[in-house]
Amino acid sequence: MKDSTPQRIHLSDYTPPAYLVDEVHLTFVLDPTSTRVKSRIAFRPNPDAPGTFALHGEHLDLISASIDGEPVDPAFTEDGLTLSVPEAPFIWEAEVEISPETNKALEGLYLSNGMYCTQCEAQGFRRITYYPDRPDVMATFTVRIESDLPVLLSNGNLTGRGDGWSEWHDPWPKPAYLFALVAGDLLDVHDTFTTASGREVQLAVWVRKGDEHKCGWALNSLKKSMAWDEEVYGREYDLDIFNIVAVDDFNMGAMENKGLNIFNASAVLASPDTSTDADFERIEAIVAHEYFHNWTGNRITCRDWFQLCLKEGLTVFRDQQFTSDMRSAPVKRIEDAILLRSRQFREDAGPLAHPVRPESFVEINNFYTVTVYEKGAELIGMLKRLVGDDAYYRALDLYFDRHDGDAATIEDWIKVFEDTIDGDLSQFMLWYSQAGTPRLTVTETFEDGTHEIILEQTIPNTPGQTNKHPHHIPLAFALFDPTTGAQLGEEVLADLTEARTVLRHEGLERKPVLSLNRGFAAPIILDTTSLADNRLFALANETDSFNRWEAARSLTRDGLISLATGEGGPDDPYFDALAGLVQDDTLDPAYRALILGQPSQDDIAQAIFEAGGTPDPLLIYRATEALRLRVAQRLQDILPALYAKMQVHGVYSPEASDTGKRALANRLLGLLSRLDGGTAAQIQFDRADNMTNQIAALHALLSIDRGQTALAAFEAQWRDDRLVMNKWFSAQTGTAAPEAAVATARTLTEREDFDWTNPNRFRAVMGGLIANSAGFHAEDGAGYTFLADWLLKVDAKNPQLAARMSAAFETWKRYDADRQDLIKTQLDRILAKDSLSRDLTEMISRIRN
Ligand code: 0A1
Ligand code: ZN
Repeated sequence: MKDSTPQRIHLSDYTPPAYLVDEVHLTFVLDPTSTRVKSRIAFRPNPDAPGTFALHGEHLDLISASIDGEPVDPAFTEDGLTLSVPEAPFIWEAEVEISPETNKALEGLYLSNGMYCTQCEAQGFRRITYYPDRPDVMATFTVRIESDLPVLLSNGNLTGRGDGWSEWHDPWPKPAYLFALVAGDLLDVHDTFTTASGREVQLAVWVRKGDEHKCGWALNSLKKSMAWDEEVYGREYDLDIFNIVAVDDFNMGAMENKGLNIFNASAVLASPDTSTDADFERIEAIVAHEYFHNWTGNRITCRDWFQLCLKEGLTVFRDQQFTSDMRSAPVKRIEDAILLRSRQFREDAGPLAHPVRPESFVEINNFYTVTVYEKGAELIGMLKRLVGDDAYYRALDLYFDRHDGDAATIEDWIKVFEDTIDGDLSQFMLWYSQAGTPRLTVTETFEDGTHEIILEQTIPNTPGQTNKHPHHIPLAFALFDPTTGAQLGEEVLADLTEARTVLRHEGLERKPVLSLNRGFAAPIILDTTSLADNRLFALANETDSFNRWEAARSLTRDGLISLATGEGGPDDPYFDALAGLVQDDTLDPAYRALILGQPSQDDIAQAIFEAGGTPDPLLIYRATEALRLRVAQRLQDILPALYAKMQVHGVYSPEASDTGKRALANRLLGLLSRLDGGTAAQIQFDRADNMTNQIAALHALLSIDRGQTALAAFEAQWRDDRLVMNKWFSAQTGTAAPEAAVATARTLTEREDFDWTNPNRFRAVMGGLIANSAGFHAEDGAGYTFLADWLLKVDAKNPQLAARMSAAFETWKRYDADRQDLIKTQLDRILAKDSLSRDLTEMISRIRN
């Protein structure tokens, strides 16, 4: 609960641990409200960093404690305990009592639907027992679990099992945040994987009874990930067992605990009739992500939580590479860019902006952000571009060789690249310390056959940071002949290191057409206002698939802005080009679906704000509807046939090719329903034999307010499936008309099956409402009050969940004075609550500033 003076922790204050741990022995006697945890820990003073002995501990009842067998009486501190200890190795033993059943924060040991599970990252282990809960203290763990439940799991290898107990030993030293325990009435679906060096690994996905048929995809994704990491990074798995467990109540997607990954059920369970194509892709990526952490995160971990991007940026980059290899690389790049721009650029432009490696925090859980994860991954991508593929993989080999078993830093990471290329990357390091999205303004001149590209780089001020130094930006570009449309020469990689760079090309007959930041290789905002006329040319001639999509995206965005600000919207050539692209059978259907997509309403609001305007959410909503209708009308003649052509027949497959066809078909269905009043959508809904088509049809119907019958049918069919019902909840708040959105959300939260202690359910309703921009930002402020009420309620039980959802307010300064006042009132109301968590206090204070 709220600290009177919440302590701020600074990277610059880092000191090594005063005591190191060699071995940890834990015994759990499980009970819903009085679980006993006995610990036996071998400590020794750190010769390099003498200091006082202190252990972290929260929400623990200390029953007994001893040192070398002698009872001791420690002094309790704000975050644990301290006492004087021998200046030589000693054994600490303690017994504590904890209550998993009442733990709704979902940190530490908790009960979810009758199943015990743990979440220890970042600082949950201190809710299990007294311990130096920091990632640079690494030890081997031996765990005994006593319980009547049939399945008792922990990290590492199983060393013994009997009636009512099991014992585990993890031979790999690890920080406490990677500890895990699971106990429940579970079933497993299993398989084996033989590593390159011949080790046979037992793989299992553990679920509650009734979910066994939904495990195959995750298991298969795991095997693909294991093979991929051997092939691409030369990394093998290092234990005899790899377990994945599906948990209903989980704050995040999943967790990479050593040998025992714990997953949000939504990130592991898949079947064609209950999961969409997007779910399948997400599950494949998350399974891979957690598996890849075994090397980037577990074998090499982080020295402290400021280095979080060391494991997260790199692991996201690796899972992005994996998905590109499993599916379509161009489509994946576009999907990642969409996410980065709409979420990370927004974060970087607002009050929550922070560097990829933050310099201070109050609550580390507030820094599991798109900046640390997604921008962190972009930095790895840029590094790879800068040094080249060959040097990248050599640097990675060096990283694994040099730092295996270490708790490392970003400096260590950059150093392996410097040593590999024998160069200086100190300017590149600025990407880790400077927040804010760099903006690159492009102008050009052409005279006497000489073409000049003038690139000016600025980085905006962000909270606590002004006057930034230019970044080292790898900018891929190419030139095109304006008359033939052909690319002139190869793509070139320019190394931008100055605030202003001029790229000169001589001996040209005509002024060329520019293609910049190809592949979106640098996470920057390119101000190409002066090049706006190139976009139709790019749609026809671009050789870079990202930039071709980008041209369509940029035209669509400007069209929406134009409509939302009372102008006429796009003109014929735009619609003609779009029509041509959608029908172009040489293009992957998934890519065509992306071309037809619109930026979100929130993206448009941000764009209007950045251009100096004040976004009106309702006008933006109407613009998106109007443009959809106009696109539908322009494509009228081809829609039914193309929709029919994209139908997939036969057995459902979640692989890229069928997924792409369904993506395009469902995009077309959304347009069709604007013309036929929902006839095609209703037919698709009635006949759907997979969730992708069923939910797409439901969305199409709801979007034109013809969804009530389908909604009732959907509920009748799926009321017993929690994960599917989340889709039903979010579909309603997400598609409700602006004036009905808050009322819809309120009605849903009054239902008996709205269990808000389940993070997935809470996010389904609230996330849907927030994504429904015009509904959330309703002029009377009802959306703001509604969210604030819920944040206060949720915060009392699950601070992490409330804190993450509160980021919906981060954009408040974009809006008109009335809306700003309404939001400020809610922010102040939240801050005034006297028992607010540290998590929510930090978030709302930062947003309010
Ligand atoms: N390390 C996990 C994500 C994760 C982070 C924090 C958690 O609880 C506060 C839970 C999971 C990952 O990157 O997948
Ligand atoms: Zn991760």
